[in-house]
Amino acid sequence: MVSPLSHIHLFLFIFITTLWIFTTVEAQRNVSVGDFLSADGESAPWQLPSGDFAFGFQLIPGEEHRFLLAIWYAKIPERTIVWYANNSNRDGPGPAAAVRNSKVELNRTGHLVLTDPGNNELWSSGTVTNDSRVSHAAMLDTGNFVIAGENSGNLWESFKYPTDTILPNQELDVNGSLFSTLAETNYNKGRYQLRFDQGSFILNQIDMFTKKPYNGYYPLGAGSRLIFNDSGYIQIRNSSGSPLNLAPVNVVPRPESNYYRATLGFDGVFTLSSYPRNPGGGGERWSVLWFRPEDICQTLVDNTARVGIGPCGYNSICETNNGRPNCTCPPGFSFLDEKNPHTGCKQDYASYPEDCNTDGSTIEADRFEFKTMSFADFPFSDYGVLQPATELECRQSCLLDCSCAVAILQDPSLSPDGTGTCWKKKLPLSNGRFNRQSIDRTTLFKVPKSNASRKSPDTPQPGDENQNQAVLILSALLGTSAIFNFLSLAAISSILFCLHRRRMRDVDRTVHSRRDLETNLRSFTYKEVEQATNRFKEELGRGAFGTVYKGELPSSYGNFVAVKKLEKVVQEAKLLINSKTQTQTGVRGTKGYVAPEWFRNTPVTVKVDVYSFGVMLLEIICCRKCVDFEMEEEAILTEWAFDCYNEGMIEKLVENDEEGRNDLGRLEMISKVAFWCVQYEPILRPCMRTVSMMLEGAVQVPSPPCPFPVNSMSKIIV
Ligand SMILES: *[C@@H]1O[C@H](CO)[C@@H](O)[C@H](O)[C@H]1NC(C)=O
Ligand SMILES: *[C@@H]1O[C@H](CO)[C@@H](O)[C@H](O)[C@H]1NC(C)=O
Ligand SMILES: *[C@@H]1O[C@H](CO)[C@@H](O)[C@H](O)[C@H]1NC(C)=O
Ligand SMILES: *[C@@H]1O[C@H](CO)[C@@H](O)[C@H](O)[C@H]1NC(C)=O
Ligand SMILES: *[C@@H]1O[C@H](CO)[C@@H](O)[C@H](O)[C@H]1NC(C)=O
Ligand SMILES: *[C@@H]1O[C@H](CO)[C@@H](O)[C@H](O)[C@H]1NC(C)=O
Ligand SMILES: *[C@@H]1O[C@H](CO)[C@@H](O)[C@H](O)[C@H]1NC(C)=O
Ligand SMILES: *[C@@H]1O[C@H](CO)[C@@H](O)[C@H](O)[C@H]1NC(C)=O
Ligand SMILES: CC(=O)N[C@H]1CO[C@H](CO)[C@@H](O)[C@@H]1O
Repeated sequence: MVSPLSHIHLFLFIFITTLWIFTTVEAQRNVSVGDFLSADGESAPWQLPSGDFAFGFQLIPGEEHRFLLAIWYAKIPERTIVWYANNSNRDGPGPAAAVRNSKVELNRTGHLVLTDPGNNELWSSGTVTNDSRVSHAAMLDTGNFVIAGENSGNLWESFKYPTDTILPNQELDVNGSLFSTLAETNYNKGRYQLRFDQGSFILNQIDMFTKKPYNGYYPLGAGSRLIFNDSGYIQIRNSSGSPLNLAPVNVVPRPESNYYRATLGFDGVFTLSSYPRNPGGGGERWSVLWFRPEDICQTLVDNTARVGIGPCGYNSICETNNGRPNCTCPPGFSFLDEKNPHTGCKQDYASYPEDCNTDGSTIEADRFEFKTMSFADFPFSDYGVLQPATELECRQSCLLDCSCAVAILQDPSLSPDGTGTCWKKKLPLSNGRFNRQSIDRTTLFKVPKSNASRKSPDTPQPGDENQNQAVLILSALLGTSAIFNFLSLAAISSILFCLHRRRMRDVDRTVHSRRDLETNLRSFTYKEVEQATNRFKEELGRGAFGTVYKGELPSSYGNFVAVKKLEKVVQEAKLLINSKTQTQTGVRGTKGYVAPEWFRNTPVTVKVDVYSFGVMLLEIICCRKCVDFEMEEEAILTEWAFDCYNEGMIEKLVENDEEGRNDLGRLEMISKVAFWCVQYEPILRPCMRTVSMMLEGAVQVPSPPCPFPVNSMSKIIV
């Protein structure tokens, strides 16, 4: 029996509790001007009472002190971020990563402003202020965070600035695009883009080197708006006509009982997935309803220019598995970065050109054997074809050819005309794929026999993990700090090398055939160089060995280059031939770039170019001249830079370059390449082919020894 009094008590209790809950959540419901959130790992995010989405700070996985300003699903245990604040730099959007105790505030003019503890602005919403004044901001249940104006319109919405995900009710117009992240939990801008291009929405891979999209792309459909509608359908529309329904296929979406999201994954796959709103017994996951492209290992390739590294990076094998690229390394190769298999593979055994005979044949060919892999192919980077060819002929030809890393064999019994074909490939290998159904070729990998005693100098060093993605940082570093970008450097070195080879050929008539540089850098014929420079028209500078001219490469390279024409040497870098031919001569050349052997009474070889390249690389990294006496103890760049490296203070090299400081791993890798190039002993300097492969990440960069003999260090150091 319950008394009326206890009824009243119960009623009061419920009333007060409800009021309490109501008032506490009421504060969160609308974000008012002056409200702020701190990045301290504790502040409750902004969200509706029992709302589906939350707006606030999320610790970046694997980091203790950096936060993303993000929107995520509030009710599901799996952390799923659908939006994050980013800043645009020349490489495109990247996260506005906030250190601990940064804060985000809605200010009086209606801007959401993210500031660090020192009150420096890290990010702000691009609010359209108009005349209308800000009313409040709110995290809506659609996943859209809005800043509302007094006159009912929204001054800003997160839906207008998508990152890698779109949600029901959201759409992309001709100016909209999605960018993938770099890795599952690395929110830097990645390698893929979904965007509007010439009447269609397309999926595109981005060249991390030039930052431009590759020509190869996957079309999603024609139209000018990509809409994820309220009912859970993704469709493409144009101004007239009926919409093109993309997804889902053969499934009726049920937004009342499921969450839906469409995300451009870090691996390049655009996926529609769902998650139950009311999880049953737990253990729920995002399930994939639809994805494009169907076979990413075979798409996004520019078949005309035959470029692109594919979804798995250089020297790797890509297998499409439930729509996602499964990246593996072929025999004799291992991942550049164990933690991120999509960045490519490096050869365990680096075959340096010094290992080749002068006629290009392999030294001690019996050191090598072949490992075979069926159903695998590398469609590009072949430089030689044998036809007809038996498997034995194919093996033999690759074995004896020093450039050959891999041979692809089309089995005679499988080919239409009954003859076998053998394609020889050199490093780096690109767009490798494996497919039991569609590939009928066999790949032969040339690897050193397991008992071979000759070892590459590339013994992995602890702390070398980050030397992957060489190309990425180089372009990042160079772009901010240099006149030339890497392509120019590559071109200079290719050209120098190429001119060198020409001279070599003129002298050494026994050289049978011309070979390209054995990397994806290309060498240029004299004619091409002549055209690029408009017949050596515009002079940039003059050195003791020749004149440097400005040139422009055809559009697929799209870059200016500096071309050094080695006039004097040809008429007289006394022909300086290959490492077997040496010359002794007096000192000439631009001070600071010249290799020490010019000053010593020792032979001068092709390695003087490598030295100069190394000095130039350091100049670009550090953004200063190689000799600058005003800098006192830092006067000699090579010595100062190596000291910094040696003392574990490599970041000093890029003190004024934020991008460089943010990626010390790759900075270190490139610096190490430079220190190898400026070795005092010419024999220790790698050749340009090795240099370019190291920069591309196709081979490892061992830790360099001190480049200078101890007693020759400059006397300026106090
Ligand atoms: C948020 O603020 C606006 C303007 O003051 C008001 O109209 C609206 O009702 C508020 N919303 C909630 C959920 O309190
Ligand atoms: C709000 O922040 C924006 C972006 O930083 C700034 O331009 C604006 O002046 C700020 N408004 C006020 C009242 O501080
Ligand atoms: C600017 O504000 C006025 C009302 O003050 C509104 O009618 C108009 O649509 C707004 N313009 C934009 C671009 O938001
Ligand atoms: C896209 O951007 C261009 C240039 O900023 C602008 O003129 C155009 O109106 C925009 N289109 C849409 C649909 O917003
Ligand atoms: C979304 O698209 C589907 C398929 O075209 C259509 O049946 C549905 O009515 C649309 N829903 C809304 C809210 O527009
Ligand atoms: C609109 O899209 C349809 C296909 O959905 C296409 O046939 C038509 O040509 C497009 N119209 C325009 C003006 O782009
Ligand atoms: C990827 O491929 C390797 C080798 O074929 C296989 O062992 C592995 O199970 C695959 N991984 C996935 C996730 O399919
Ligand atoms: C490696 O093994 C091969 C036979 O497989 C043999 O001919 C060769 O002499 C061996 N080399 C060394 C260095 O042991
Ligand atoms: C999601 C997002 O905020 N995207 C923005 C990234 O930064 C650039 C420039 O700041 C904006 O244009 C994007 O819309």
